[in-house]
Amino acid sequence: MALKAINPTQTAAWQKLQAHFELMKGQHMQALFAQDAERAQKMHIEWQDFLLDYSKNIATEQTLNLLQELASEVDLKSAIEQYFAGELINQTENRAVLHTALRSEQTEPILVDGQDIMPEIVAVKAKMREFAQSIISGAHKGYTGKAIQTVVNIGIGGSDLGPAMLNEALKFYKNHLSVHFISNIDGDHVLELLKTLDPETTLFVIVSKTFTTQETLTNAQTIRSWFLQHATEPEVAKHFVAVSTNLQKVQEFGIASENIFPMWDWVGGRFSLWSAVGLSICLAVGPDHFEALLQGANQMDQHFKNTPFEQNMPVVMALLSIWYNNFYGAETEAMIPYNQYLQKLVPYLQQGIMESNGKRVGRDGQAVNYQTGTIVWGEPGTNAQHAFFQLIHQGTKLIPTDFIGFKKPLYGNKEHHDKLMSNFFAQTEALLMGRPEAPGLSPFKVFTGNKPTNTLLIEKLTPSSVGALIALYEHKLFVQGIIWNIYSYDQWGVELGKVLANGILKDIQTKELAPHDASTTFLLKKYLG
Ligand code: G6Q
Repeated sequence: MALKAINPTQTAAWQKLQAHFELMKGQHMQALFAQDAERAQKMHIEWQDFLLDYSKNIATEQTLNLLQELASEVDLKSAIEQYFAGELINQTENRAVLHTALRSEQTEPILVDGQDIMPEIVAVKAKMREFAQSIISGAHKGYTGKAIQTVVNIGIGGSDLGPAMLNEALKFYKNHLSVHFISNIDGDHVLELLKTLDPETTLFVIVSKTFTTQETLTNAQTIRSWFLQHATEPEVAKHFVAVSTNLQKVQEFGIASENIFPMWDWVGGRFSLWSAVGLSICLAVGPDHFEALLQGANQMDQHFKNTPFEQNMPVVMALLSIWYNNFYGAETEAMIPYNQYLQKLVPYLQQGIMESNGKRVGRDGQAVNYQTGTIVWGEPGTNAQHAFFQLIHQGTKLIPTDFIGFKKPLYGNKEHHDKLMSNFFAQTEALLMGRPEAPGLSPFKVFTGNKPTNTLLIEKLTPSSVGALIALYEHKLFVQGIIWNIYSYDQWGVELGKVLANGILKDIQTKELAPHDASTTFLLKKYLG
């Protein structure tokens, strides 16, 4: 069954929210806290080792009730069921969206086109485990009989960002293998890395769902040629493996079928780190930690699927985001992990969130008449405090911000951690309370406060909590896409530039320019000298 197409602005809840917004827009959170001493007790969710405090939002119980009414009116509940059941909710590509199946522990079948996909998932996981063990233990030897020391992931977008993010996030849990990522078609990027590599001890993992991506194939060819300057053709098998849905193209590239890790159409690139796309992570942290990552995500899936909206973390976070985006007119949202291991979390989530919900046409095929797609950005704290926080505190824009922190440091350095976390708490307090005007206080030192934040306080950074954290944001964006009545799982917006680049490459190679707009023609002439 197709997802329902309901324009959210046509719902009764939306009208009520609009009226409610008129009452709320002049409200200061300080007054809301003053009115209700129990506010933090009421406006938080505890789930496993996660705590979400959303009391520092310009929202009351009534705001939340109306937002939940909106979720019910657009039939979020059925949409969640369709998502997990493998219905073709990526309708514009005629595909299911089943990254959740990759981490599912259920024994009942999950059907795609009438076929149970669970046995294939189990088989690929077993293959990943076996391969990872042979590389980590040194049983797998390179062409001169040495064990593998270095892994290079060659992929881009969804075939790069997730593994690259996790390679940082789970650094504490890593083994001896060093892992690198080649994504950009910028040859300088590739050649800089090649300078440091030893072909005898390096494994290359080519990751491309389609195996047609210009960047990945060009980089893989360059690296293969470099490898063949040192070794022979039959030795490629010991050093190159691939992850793809396109088995034929991988074989044409020269990778033997036993070195291919399959993936499937029902996994979107930006949600694929849970599949064999995560092979470099499975290698870096070992299969047990990789499994724990999947289990953490699966637990968040269960929470999302089975918890009433008012206690449901992804739903509450999505609804608050809609409140600011669609009623307050907030242009962006920030996300600040107080954790250096999560330095790549935001760029990773930017793809998931902005590629998924950056859509202007509703599920009814009509241009929408409201804002979709939040712009998300951020950097780890406390670094961010010394960079752009000024604008969040004293700028003219409303920037709802998620603060993500952990109760325990991994190496147990209490002095550092207490300082880190005191900043974490101080910032949300400052954003809430501000510093009011006072006699003798320079106007430049006044902070209005009333800047909304969510605080996510997690026990400890582990593979499992990182898995749950990523799944939380995956489901948040799903909820928002459902409410905005858009298709979150296609990405037609990245196609046009790719097509034009192919034409321009031909122009550059032949030095004969096809017709372009005047600016592009001018620039190409300058480039060609
Ligand atoms: C993600 C996108 C995109 C994709 C890359 C790489 O959802 O579809 O980022 O992952 O374009 O594609 P391949 O894996 O097919 O090379």
